[in-house]
Amino acid sequence: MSNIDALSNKSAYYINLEDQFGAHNYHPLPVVLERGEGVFLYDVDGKRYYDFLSGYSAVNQGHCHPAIVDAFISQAKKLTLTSRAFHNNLLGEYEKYITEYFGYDKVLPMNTGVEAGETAIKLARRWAYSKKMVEENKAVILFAEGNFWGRTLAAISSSTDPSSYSKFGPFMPGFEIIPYNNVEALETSLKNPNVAAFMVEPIQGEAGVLVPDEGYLQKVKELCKKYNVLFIADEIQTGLCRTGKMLACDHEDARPDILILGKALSGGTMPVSAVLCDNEIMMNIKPGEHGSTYGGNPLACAVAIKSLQVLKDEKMADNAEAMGLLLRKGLSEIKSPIIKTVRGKGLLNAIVITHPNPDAAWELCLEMRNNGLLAKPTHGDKIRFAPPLVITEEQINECVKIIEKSLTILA
Ligand code: IF1
Repeated sequence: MSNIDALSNKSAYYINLEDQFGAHNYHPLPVVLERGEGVFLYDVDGKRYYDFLSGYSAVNQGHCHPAIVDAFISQAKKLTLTSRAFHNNLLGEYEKYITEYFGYDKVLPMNTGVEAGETAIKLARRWAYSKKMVEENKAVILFAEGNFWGRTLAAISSSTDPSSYSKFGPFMPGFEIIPYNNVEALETSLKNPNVAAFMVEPIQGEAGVLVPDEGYLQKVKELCKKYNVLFIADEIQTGLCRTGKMLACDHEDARPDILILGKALSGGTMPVSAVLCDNEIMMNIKPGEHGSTYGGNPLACAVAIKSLQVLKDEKMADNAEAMGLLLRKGLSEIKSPIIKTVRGKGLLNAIVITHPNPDAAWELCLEMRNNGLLAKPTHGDKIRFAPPLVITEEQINECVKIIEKSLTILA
């Protein structure tokens, strides 16, 4: 029986529309959602699900957080976009708020995460030519194996995942790949005087929630300083309380030279991203040399301020830390030979499953859907468990039971 056959007519109707009129660039779990509130999603038939993906960490504050939605609606009725051709009364307020919030001199506002990644790389290359005196067009950016920072041609040029880059060439020059979580390999590469930056996720999300060794990030910071290379932290998925601290880098003494944020910066309401760094790096880009139509629009500014406020007001990092420990403890106590590994930090977690059926992770996700919990496999045998950071102890315990019950489908 196809997945669609098991669905209601209403759900099948919507899926068929997407199938007929939309690009087939995704393979979604067969469920059709129409409402979200906090940790819950509701499908077109009114069935309730725990959301264990959180829009890939874009909905850290919970679906349709009332304060964020109110800020959105209020600003949307006043002014949504001026373009940067003119000033407005929100951009400066937002820039002051977010730079003081994270402790940087300046912010460059963008929209999607990948645009922020591209912006960070342009800032690093410009700094290399203007300050480190690297020969023009010779700057090198280092990336870690298994990295993921988006779908643009530059982003896939640094990818080691064929499903991201194959048959999209030719690729961006000046990118080099080193092993993740390997300080010796990093130091060897940093000795090249043309290296401008090392761009790295503090925890690799798409690779399957790969948590590096304790001390790795601090060592990255130290080695980049030693070799006059910029440490760019891609906190688009790990940032904003997801791993139990405001930033994943905050678990160590590892302040990035360039900090990239996105996703939950808007609480899942609209694309908002940001690149933060100090003047020595930011002020090398002059007027007219970089930008975006929607970058820093008043609506995004209003929503981002509120999204950041909510994270602190509701102590979401502390809850993520506590609920993450509870979730990993509960998962580890499930007596199932199918769960090979449980890993993560805060509420960015994943299980690695082992089973003769290559589709086991997908089948398990379908069964969890049937039992009221939505999650998605990543790279075959890993399933990410990343609920909104507002989840409670009682809800975590209920979800562990749902996962345990669902595993019987693979017994
Ligand atoms: C898809 C993955 C996650 C990101 C990090 C930058 C970006 C992302 C660490 C770019 C985006 C999204 C993209 C989305 C699914 C999701 C994803 F599965 F693709 F890899 F989260 F792991 N840095 N990740 O995770 O941000 O431009 O998308 O706003 O493309 O399917 P974006």
